[in-house]
Formats: sequence, C-alpha cells, structure tokens
Amino acid sequence: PVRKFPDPSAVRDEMLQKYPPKVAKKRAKSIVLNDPEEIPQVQANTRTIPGIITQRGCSYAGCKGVVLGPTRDIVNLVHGPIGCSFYAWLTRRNQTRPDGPEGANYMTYCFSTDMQEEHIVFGGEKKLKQAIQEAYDLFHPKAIGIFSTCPVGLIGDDVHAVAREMRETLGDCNIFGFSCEGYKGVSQSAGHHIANNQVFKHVVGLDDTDKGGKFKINMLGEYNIGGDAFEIERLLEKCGITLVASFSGNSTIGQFENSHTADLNVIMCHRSINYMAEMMETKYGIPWMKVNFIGAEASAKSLRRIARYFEDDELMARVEEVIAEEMPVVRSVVEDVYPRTKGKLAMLFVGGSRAHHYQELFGELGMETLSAGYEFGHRDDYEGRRVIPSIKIDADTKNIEELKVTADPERYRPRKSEEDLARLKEEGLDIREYEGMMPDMKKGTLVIDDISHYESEKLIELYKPDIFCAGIKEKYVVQKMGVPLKQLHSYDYGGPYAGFTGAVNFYKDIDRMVNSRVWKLIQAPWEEDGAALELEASY
Ligand code: CFN
Ligand code: HCA
Repeated sequence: PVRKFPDPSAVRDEMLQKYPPKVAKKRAKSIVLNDPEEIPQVQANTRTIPGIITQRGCSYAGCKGVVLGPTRDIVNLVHGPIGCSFYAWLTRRNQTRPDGPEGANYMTYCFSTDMQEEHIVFGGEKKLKQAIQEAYDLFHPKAIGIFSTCPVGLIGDDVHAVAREMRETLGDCNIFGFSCEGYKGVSQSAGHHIANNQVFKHVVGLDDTDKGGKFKINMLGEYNIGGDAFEIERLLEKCGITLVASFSGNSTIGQFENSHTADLNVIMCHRSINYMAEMMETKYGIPWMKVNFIGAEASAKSLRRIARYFEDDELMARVEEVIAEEMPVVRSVVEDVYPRTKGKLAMLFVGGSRAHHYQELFGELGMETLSAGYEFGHRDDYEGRRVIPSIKIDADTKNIEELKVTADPERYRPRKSEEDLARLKEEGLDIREYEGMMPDMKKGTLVIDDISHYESEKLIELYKPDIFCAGIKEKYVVQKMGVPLKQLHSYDYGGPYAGFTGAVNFYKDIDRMVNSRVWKLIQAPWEEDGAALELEASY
C-alpha cells in the first residue's frame, strides 16, 4: 500500500503554532520546505532561543571533544571543574589501534585541573601550571593541549600565557591553549574553528621531512568513529595512496607536524575542518576537495576523484580494480535487503555533516529521507556553496581569536596551478564541486535547523517515520514512541559505516531495525487503539 504523507507545509504550520508569536517567527526561518532547483534560504548558525530544548552542545565540546579528542599522543588537559572533564571523557566513539605502532596513546586518560572554589576566587593559573608539570613528569608527552571551560573565561585565567611559560620551562614539550569556553559562539561549531586555528598555528608545518609516497593526501574531518578511518585507510592503501595525516581520527602530533608535505587535502566533514583546509591552501599551496566515504557509490566516486586529481593512469586503473573488487559483496547485500527496506522513511537530525552524508546510504536501500537538519551546520552546508571561512569575525562568535594566514614564499609550492585546476574542471573534475544537503533532497521535504525536541515529537507523530537518526539524548525518547532510533554519532555499538565494508554493515543494521516487530509493541501516547494488540494477534 502507498503511504500517504501529510502536507509538509501543514506540518510546518502545526509545529509553529504552539510557539508564542515571536518565537514562531524566529523558528519559521529555520524550518523550510526544500526545493532543490531553487534552494530556499535557511536560517542556521544562530543562537538557540532560550527556553527551547535542542540537541546542541558547546564550544568546548567541539574543540576538546571533537577535533582534538581523537588525537592519540597529545595530553588533552581540561582547565576547569571536574564535571566538564568527566562528561567529556570517552563519550565519543573515536577509535584507536590499541596495538598500533604510533607510540603513546593518552586517549583513555582523563586529565583535568579539577578547579575548586578557591581557584575561581583567587585564580587558577597556578593550579594549571602544576597540572602541566604533573602530566609532564608522569608521561613526558610530546605535546599538551589546554582546554578552557566556561569559568576560565569568566575569571580571566590566561591559558595562553601559561602555555608559553611552561613551554619555555619544560623545553621539549609543545604546549598550546584553546580559548574554547563553552559559551563561545552558539554551538560546537565555534569550538571547531578555535581548534583548527590553534593546531594550525602551533603544530602544522613543524616537520618538513619528506616521508615518501607517490600520491600523498591528508584526510580532513574524519574522526574514526566506530573505526570508519580504518576502513578508509584500508581502501587508500589498497589503491596505493599515501595518507600523511588524518585530522584527527587515530592521529598523532607527528602527523600534524608533517601534514603540510601532502599534495592534496581531502575533506570528509567540511563543517569541522574547512578552516584548516583553507589555511593550508593559503600558506602551503595544498588544494582541497570534498570527498564522501559514506555510501558505496559515494566511496567509489571519491576514490575516482582523488585518482583523477593526480592525473596518473596507473592510479586510475588501480582505483577501478579496487572498486570492482569491493562492489560485488555490496551488491549482493543490497539485493537481499532492498525488498525489505525499499520505500521506508527516514529522518536525520545530526551534527554538521552526517545528516546529509547518510542520506546516500538510505538512498542505496531505496529509503526516502522526508526531513533532515543539522544541529550546528552553517548555511553553506545546507545550500551547497563554498564560503571562504574565518578570517573575518562572525557576528555571533566575536570572541574567536582570528588568525591571519599568508602564503609562505619559503615553502609555498602550489601543488597544482590555477590553469591546471581549470583544465581539470573542463575535463570533468571540478575539485571545488561543493555539495550541500538541500540540493540532494527532494522537493517538499522539510529541512529543519537546530530542531527542538517539541518539533521532533511533532514530526514523528505526524509522519511516523520508520527510522529516526539522532543522538543519545534523543534515542530513548524517540524509541518510547515506537520508532527505532539509529545514533549516527556513535553508531550505537556498530560500525564502521564508511567505505564498502561500512556500507554493508549499515545495510544490515538498518534492515534489522526497520523490520523488527518489537516497535509495534510500544504505544506512543497519541496512539489510542493498540498497534500492540494487532501484533499479538499475529503470533
Ligand atoms: S564525528 Fe563529526 S561529522 S565533526 Fe561534527 S559535524 Fe559532531 S561529534 Mo557528533 S557525530 Fe556529528 Fe559531524 Fe563533523 Fe561527530 S555529524 S555531532 S561536531 N560530528
Ligand atoms: C558532541 C559529541 C557528540 C554527541 C553525540 C550525541 C558525539 O556533540 O559533543 O549527542 O549522541 O558525536 O559524540 O556529537
């Protein structure tokens, strides 16, 4: 039977109707009916209206947790009360190779200055110095990053001055601070920016050693959630592409220091790391392009794009061989699963890139995305435009330390000239081809930025999707309504979902979730006559 959908504009009206007029007016700008031909403007990256509960986190989460979190051998020291440290400790499923050759791994440790009231009153810099000394004495790390929590900014501790002083005192340890107080900016997004700036300023470019490799790339915006980076690394290696550095899944400080020796930056999650890519292009002449390893077709396309960029026949042939080797298993699983997943409905509300990327995988299963949105994406992520970031001060994020980056004539070696890039574009490879959520979604789908819990509940009530994708805070609320929730942040306990192997894992997990009869046993508050009873009768 063909399912009837409610009229999206009526759904939008109903969602807005509950709000006081001023709030409704503001929210209306963030809830838009998509049209891929004529992309409507969507309000994004603005302050969440006080009183509304949304999914967002803070700047500290974006800096400490997201960008620096997956680094193995940097001691990531939180300057703040213990709660901020504990709640940020190992909650993201960024994986490491436990027995890898990369040396020290501090990821499982929780480093904190454990600020007390006396530090709030009299200042915490002394305590911070002691903590750095203690971490140094215990571990002798190559680097220590200091992350400021809200009180640090409020009391005015100067983490950068402390970092400088301790760097000089200790001599052989790179120490740098991040002014990523939770209140900076409107979401995690500001924290990404701060992280990018400081890593670029204090780490990138310190090691000029040419470590060899014919096709050298950095993978930007891949954080190895559920082992995704391992799968991508496997594919790159199979193709003969050398990965110089990964920002920052399973990464080391040594990789970051050497990353400017790569020929090309490929970006998975543009939202969190575009600043780094732009700065590396300006200073070192390394071009960047977007790739997407979420989805089998997308993975194949991305490998081809990389090979095409290098204009090497052997590499292009090897990539085709790899794709041909990887695809059969993907096809056989799709063939099995497709009849059970085709036509099912998905909704995705996640972060700043996955709500878009994962639509590929659902598409491969014949599933439709009815509604989607980011927590903290910017308009360019929605609309599919390139915006040269930073280097001006954003109205919402005034406090962010801005970095002026200029081309370095000593080291500047444009990896490809503008003419070569223009020629490649003519030949079909536009490395600036820029994707966004809205051009890829159907007309009439609802795009909702920074969705509130109320709006999520309304969507579920009115559309009854077969699967809802979000995070841990939403998971059990949604499942109590009888709708399975797939966490696209942590993959629940699954993954990897990237690349070809990942696609297969995803197809199987989604098949199990959308076809499990257990959901019918749960009655949402608005369901009067029991779906539960129907199921019982079918036993
Ligand atoms: S791994 Fe990334 S892919 S970095 Fe970003 S925007 Fe978060 S932690 Mo959660 S899962 Fe999510 Fe993205 Fe980029 Fe992760 S969609 S919200 S800040 N994100
Ligand atoms: C963060 C991290 C997070 C949270 C996930 C969730 C992650 O935003 O601070 O809400 O389930 O991926 O771990 O996005």
